[in-house]
Amino acid sequence: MKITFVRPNLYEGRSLDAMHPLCFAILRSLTPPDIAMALYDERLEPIPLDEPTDLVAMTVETYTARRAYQIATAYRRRGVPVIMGGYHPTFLPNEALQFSDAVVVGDAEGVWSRVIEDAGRGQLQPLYRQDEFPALGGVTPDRSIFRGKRYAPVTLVQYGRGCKYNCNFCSIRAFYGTVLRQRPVAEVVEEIKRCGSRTIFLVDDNIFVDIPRAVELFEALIPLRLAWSCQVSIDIAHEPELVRLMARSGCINALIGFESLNRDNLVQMRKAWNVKYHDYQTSIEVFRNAGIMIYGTFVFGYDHDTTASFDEAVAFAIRNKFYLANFNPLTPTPGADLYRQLQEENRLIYERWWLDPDFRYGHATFHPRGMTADELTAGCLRARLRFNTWSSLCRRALAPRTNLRTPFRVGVYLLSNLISKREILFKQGRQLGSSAPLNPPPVGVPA
Ligand code: B12
Ligand code: SF4
Repeated sequence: MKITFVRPNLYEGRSLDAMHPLCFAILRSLTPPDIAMALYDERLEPIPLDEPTDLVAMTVETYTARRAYQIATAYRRRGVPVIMGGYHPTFLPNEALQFSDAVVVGDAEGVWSRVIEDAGRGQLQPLYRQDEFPALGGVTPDRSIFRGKRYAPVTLVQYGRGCKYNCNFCSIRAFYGTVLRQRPVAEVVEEIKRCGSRTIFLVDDNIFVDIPRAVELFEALIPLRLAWSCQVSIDIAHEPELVRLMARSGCINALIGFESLNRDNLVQMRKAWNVKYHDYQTSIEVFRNAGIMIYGTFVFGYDHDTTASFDEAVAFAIRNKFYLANFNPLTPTPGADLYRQLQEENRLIYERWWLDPDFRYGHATFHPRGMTADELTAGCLRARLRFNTWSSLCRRALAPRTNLRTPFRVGVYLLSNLISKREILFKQGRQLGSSAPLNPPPVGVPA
């Protein structure tokens, strides 16, 4: 038996920012070695639809759903069964089943061996799900599946799953529930040692969901002399000792969701800790003093945003010499409370933007209150372009404690900014998937 793993892109064609799709390293390690496996990642290479295979296993996010369904249809026309997993099929299994033979809801661990047995007998079931969130541990991602592929030079490692917060636009709570799980620290350390890379991205949605466990991990990382990145919530800046420990253990940059400079917006998105620590300046200073570069993210379209909000956020990000920043239109994804709310308020522009042939990447998907949808689209693009001008890049570089700290940091700063600058123009305004219609056309309304 041969399984072909497929990672679709947002659209037909390549991207510059492709990192390892970690889920396939996990699936590979859960698959018996006598089963042949191949991986095709459309961000790096075309998908060879004619190559013989017995099962196609795809990972699908909301932004890649349209493209995934098109690729799946091409395989199924040749009689190859397709199974889908990941965020989007977990939230909308019935939609995914219109384009695939089977769907895995939630984590792969605990159900993948059953999928393989059933596929081997030609008896795939439509739905595989585990209703519990089993403890993490005992699975070491097998990265040999990425051999020979030109991914970004950073190794993705997951310590834990889930977030203790529940921002109304975010998919994480809907996917992982309220359960917070971490792998044993020794396993993570062993995995990092074995992968041979010292540049690590800890992909946890919030590395500080459990402070004692985070401290345990950071202390174990100190001897490895890594350069690592992560995502954190801003409340952690009020424990400067912890931030210094992060830095000592090798953290060079942290993605922080600032989201908005407006308090009322933060209340609306349920980001209570950003409201509590609304003095962003003090928090930023804590990271800067520790030598950690900040990747700030902002979202626009909440009720208290106006057309002036974009320039304010860009000025704030440049003034604080953020290493990178993102300025996105608020986008309702299935599974997030925001989607249901906007649907009830009749404010969605598309019933399902992720499948709609008229939707374009970077465009507004709903009618905001403080501006028009077109102003939201244009404001986000303008903010991204302004943040990524050459003069902004030079001004932000002048941060000796963070962006200019070492020659390695300068390299990371320049490379990341150049890739980000190129990707903005490359992605903006593109149709998701290819221009071919979805066949069969999807029926029904998402739950
Ligand atoms: C790292 C990351 C990135 C990296 C890229 C990662 C990469 N591999 O190239 C960067 C920063 C570039 C990025 C970009 C974006 N990202 Co991102 N990203 C993540 C993050 C933080 C970690 C991903 C990861 O490695 N997870 C660890 C693996 C092991 O988990 P997993 O993929 O879920 O897989 C498990 C299960 O889902 C399941 N599974 C998954 N696939 C399959 C397939 C099969 C067949 C089976 C059986 C099981 C299975 O098994 C795995 C093990 O249990 C996630 C959040 C998260 N916690 O996952 C967001 C996340 C996936 N990203 C998200 C988004 C929205 C984006 C962007 C679209 C943002 C934007 N507006 O541009 C872009 C574009 C992404 C794209 N499709 O090209 C959303 C997706 C939400 C959704 N509803 O789809 C997430 C969930 C973040 C969030 N908080 O909402 N991202
Ligand atoms: S803190 Fe981040 S991961 Fe957690 S719910 Fe909010 S946006 Fe999602």
